[in-house]
Amino acid sequence: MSELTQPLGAFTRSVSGVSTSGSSLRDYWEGLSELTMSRLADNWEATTKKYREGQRASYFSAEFLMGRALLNNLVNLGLVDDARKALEDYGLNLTDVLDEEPDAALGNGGLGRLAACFMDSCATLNFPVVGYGILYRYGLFKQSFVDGFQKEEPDPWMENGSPFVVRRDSESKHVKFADMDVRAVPYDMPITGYGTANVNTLRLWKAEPLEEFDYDAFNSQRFTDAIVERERVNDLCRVLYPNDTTYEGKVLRVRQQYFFCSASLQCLIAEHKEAHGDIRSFGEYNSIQLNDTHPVLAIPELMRLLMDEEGLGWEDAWKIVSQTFAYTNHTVLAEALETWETSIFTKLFPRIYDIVVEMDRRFRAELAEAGFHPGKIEYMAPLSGGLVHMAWIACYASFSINGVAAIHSEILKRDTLHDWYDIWPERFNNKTNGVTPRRWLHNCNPRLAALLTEVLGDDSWVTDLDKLATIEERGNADIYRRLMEIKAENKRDFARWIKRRDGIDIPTDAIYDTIIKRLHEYKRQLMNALYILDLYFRIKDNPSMEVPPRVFIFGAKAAPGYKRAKAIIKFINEVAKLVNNDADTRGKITVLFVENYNVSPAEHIIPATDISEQISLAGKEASGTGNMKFMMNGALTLGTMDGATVEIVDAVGEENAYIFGAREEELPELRAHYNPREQYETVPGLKRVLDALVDGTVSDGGTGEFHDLLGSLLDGSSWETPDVYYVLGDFADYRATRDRMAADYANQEEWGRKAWINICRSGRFSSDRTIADYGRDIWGVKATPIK
Ligand code: RUG
Repeated sequence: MSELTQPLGAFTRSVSGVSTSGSSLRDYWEGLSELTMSRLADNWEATTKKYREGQRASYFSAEFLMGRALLNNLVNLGLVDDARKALEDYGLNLTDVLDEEPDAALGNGGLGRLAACFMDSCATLNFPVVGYGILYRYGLFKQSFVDGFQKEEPDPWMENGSPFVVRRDSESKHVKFADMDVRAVPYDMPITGYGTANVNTLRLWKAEPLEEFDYDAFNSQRFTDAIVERERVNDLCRVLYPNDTTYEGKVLRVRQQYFFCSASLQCLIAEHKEAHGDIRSFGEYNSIQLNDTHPVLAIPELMRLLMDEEGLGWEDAWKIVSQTFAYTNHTVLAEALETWETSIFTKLFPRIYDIVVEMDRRFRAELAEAGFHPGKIEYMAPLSGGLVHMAWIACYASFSINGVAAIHSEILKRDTLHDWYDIWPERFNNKTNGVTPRRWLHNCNPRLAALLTEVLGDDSWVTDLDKLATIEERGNADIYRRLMEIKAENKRDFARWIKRRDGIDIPTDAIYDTIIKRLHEYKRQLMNALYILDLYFRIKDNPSMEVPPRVFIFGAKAAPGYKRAKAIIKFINEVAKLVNNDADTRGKITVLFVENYNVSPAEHIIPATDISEQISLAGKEASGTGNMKFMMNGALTLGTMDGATVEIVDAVGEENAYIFGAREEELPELRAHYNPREQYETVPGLKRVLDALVDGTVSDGGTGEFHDLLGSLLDGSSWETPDVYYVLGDFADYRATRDRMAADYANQEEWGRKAWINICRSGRFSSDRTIADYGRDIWGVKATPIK
């Protein structure tokens, strides 16, 4: 009997209210989770206390894409085997129980998942860092496909509470808007680290009415008014990314941003005063990392708190503010540079608006004094054209401004934030992203983890991924064979998983070629689907054509309001229908679009993948982090020189990756002479697949969406140049490189050797490295172990 058997039974009975024999799998999940929480509670309290004493950092982010917590915590606490045995004592299997946990999908994609990896690394490195965000009631929507179209439904991830979030009423704060006052209640999530007793915190704020009801309204029979008011407050945290195509949607989004920034800052100030007495030293002890522009309202809000609540003057407050904030930019696309109508500010928080006006006045004066051209000042000012420019506020107030991969940071300096770089070059730095090797290798790929531990002689790579570089030379034919066997086993696992989850059969003796990321035109999932359709036609032309069996895996959500992205989803599903049901291609090529892609599906897909598709137009993907997860798991990259893929290629050498397409520096020249219609006429295969969009080969259900897709590629429109993302320009090279890659797979030993090199050289893409860089270069924090 496991030493956890008795306590597991007790916790399970307590959550289910019945005997263990009558408890459901879900009750066991909850029981095991509660038991896990009880094991970390003391260390969590001790860590929280200890961190408040010294220098610390806070990570402000509107998104934390945490995924599941139980396995991660069991691993970190060294409880996996005990838990497995304890469940066996009740006739249950750990995997089934773990599967009961809903994903905490409080984020969209890379940006939110990065925040989650950072939390993991901060805890593992014993860094005094707390994450602050929003406790959304519904995570990113649940995606299903209805006749190939994306359908969205709410994703209530903790409707009945969650064992991994603890409400702390006593630390509630009061956040005031001009039109409503709300109580901000913190819900804390413990973040365990690997190989450490420290337990860090992710603090998520929930908005509640100051009073549950307006009793006057209620008592005077105005029930509806009372309830409406309560619902308005509840709306605040209801969804991640309210649709902000409408004015009301924008107001809600800005309200969310201010809400969590204000509550978090109030909390930091109170803790600082308790530990150090004097508010003036706040900036010496605190760094706040702004994850994109979403939390930039923290800048004027800290000014307000320091001046209005703490009685400081503007200069003193500004000094603290500019010691405190650091800004990370995550994209060069327009979405990075959030702007809001000034009317939203005056409506929600006139005092914050006043502060932004004063910031704007001072900024303009500073630049005028330094002799800047009025046109440039107007462009860079926090307030211009009736808009508040969040990125400009961030650049003005932050002591550090970073991009998330080397090429991206260079583009920021050269283009997007060029004017800022001109004035304050010393603020700019690069912090190439990373991913946690615990979740993304050790936990999701136990077979590979065991091989690495065996070859290295210990498991120290789990917290020091650079160690893998030392075993590269031990690679030999036997290791490469074992690597390929592990991949094959992982494919079988994945096939079983997708069968159980969605009832879909896929071949296992095939190349698994995967693209998983948000659906966006610049990421070019469309180019991938066009290739598959072209391959389909080639096989139809010549059914005896020798092709290695391939499974093309897609996983992506499209933003609900992004019509063209949704059209691309429909197109991929149509291609899947065609290819999977044709006798000439069945078994040779299979297309699988994994519904409702999320963190947990990624944990199944990545270990099974051979080919990692990183095919964005060069210069558009800030970093990418999926590329790193694939590399760590021995997939070879098929990619453009974009984002962190550039650094992956730098690490492994071009000969151990498959690189194609226009380089970022070549594009202006290429674009100058670019004619997509010429590509359409001359590039082998292209005319046929593009015609297929509209000739009845595939159907958009009469929506006209495929005509729009074709038009966007060939002709553009009055507001858009044709083929903005150069899909047709890169197609020929993509096709040739992808064909070559599939052919190379036949040499299993050589493929295994390349995979081994990719794994062994993935050390620099551990988020431990990234966080060590942030800690040293930006936050000035040190490891603070409690034991
Ligand atoms: O698109 C970027 C990815 O390239 C990057 O890897 C990730 C983390 O830095 O952030 C993504 N991102 C950018 N997600 N949302 C935005 C919008 O600013």
